[in-house]
Amino acid sequence: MNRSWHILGAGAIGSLFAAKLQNAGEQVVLLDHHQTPESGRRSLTGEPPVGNFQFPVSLTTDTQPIDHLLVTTKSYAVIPALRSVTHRLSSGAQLVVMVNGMGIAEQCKALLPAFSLVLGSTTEGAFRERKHTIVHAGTGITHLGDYRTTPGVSRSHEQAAHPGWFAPWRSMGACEWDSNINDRLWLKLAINAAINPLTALHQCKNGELVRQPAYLAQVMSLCDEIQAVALAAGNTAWAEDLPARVIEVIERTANNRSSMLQDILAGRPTEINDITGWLVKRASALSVATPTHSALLAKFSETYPNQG
Ligand code: KPL
Repeated sequence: MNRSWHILGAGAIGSLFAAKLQNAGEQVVLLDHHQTPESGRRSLTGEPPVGNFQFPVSLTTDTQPIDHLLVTTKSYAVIPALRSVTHRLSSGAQLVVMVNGMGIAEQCKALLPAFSLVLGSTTEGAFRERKHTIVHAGTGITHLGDYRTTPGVSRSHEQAAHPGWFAPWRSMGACEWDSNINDRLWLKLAINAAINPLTALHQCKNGELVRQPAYLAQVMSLCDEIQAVALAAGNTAWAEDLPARVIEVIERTANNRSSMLQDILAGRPTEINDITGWLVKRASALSVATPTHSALLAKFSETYPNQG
C-alpha cells in the first residue's frame, strides 16, 4: 500500500527525502504557504537520487487531511510550522520530525499530545544551490525512532519495533529504525555543538578547525565539556570517544560549510539556541560547568546580535 507523505519544510533535506520517498513509490506532497507554478519543481544533483522531480504542492491553509507528515524545517521553525497545519492532521496522523537540536520533541508533544511522534536524525549532506536546485553532497545514514522510547518516557516492546509505514523508508537504503533515538539525537547535537558555532564565528569551512591549532584547541575544550554533560546525563555509549568522532566528522566534511555558517552567510536565523543554548541549560540542570560553551554563546550574540 503506498501512502501519502506531506513534507513541511522542503528545503535541501526535505526535498531530498521527498525525492527518495517518491522513488520508493510513495505519494509525496510539498506543503507551502504560497504557491507558484514552480513550487513543486526540484532538480537534484550530486549523489543519487538525481534528476528532475515534480511534486504536487498543497497550501498549509488547505483543508485536505494529512495522514503522514515529515517535518524538515529549521529547529526554531518546527512549532510555528506545525501550528500552520494542525487543522489538517487526521485523527491518527503520524508525525516524523527530523531536525537538528534537542528539546523540540517535547515542544511538539506539548502542542500535539494525541499524535504519534517519531524523531529522525540524518547524516545526509545536502544544500540548496539555487531556489529549486538541491545538491546531494554526501550520502549519509538516517535513523528514525519512536519518541516514547526515549529515556524517561514509558517504553513498550511494540514501540521499540518499527511501524508498518517504515518499510518504504528502509527500502530507500541507509535508513534504520533506532530503538534509542534520543541517544542518537544527543550525539548529533554533541557533534554540531563542537563544530557549527566555531565555524560560524571563524567563518571557515569545517576542515579549518583541525588545520589551525588555536581552533583545534577550542574544539577539544568544547568536547571536554560536552563529554562531562553527556556522562552526567547517562549517555555513556559514545561520550568517551567524542573527540575522535568529532575529528572524524570534521575530516570527512572538511570542504563543507556547516549549516550554521550557511545560515549566517545567507542572513537567516541560526539553530544556536537549540544546539549550544540547549546544551548549556542541560549542563546547568545537571550542575556541570560549561564555561567554554557559555563564552561561545556570549561571543555569538555579540557578533550576531539578531541570533537570540
Ligand atoms: O551536521 C553538520 C552541519 O553542518 O549541521 C556537520 C556534521 C557539522 C557537517 O557540516
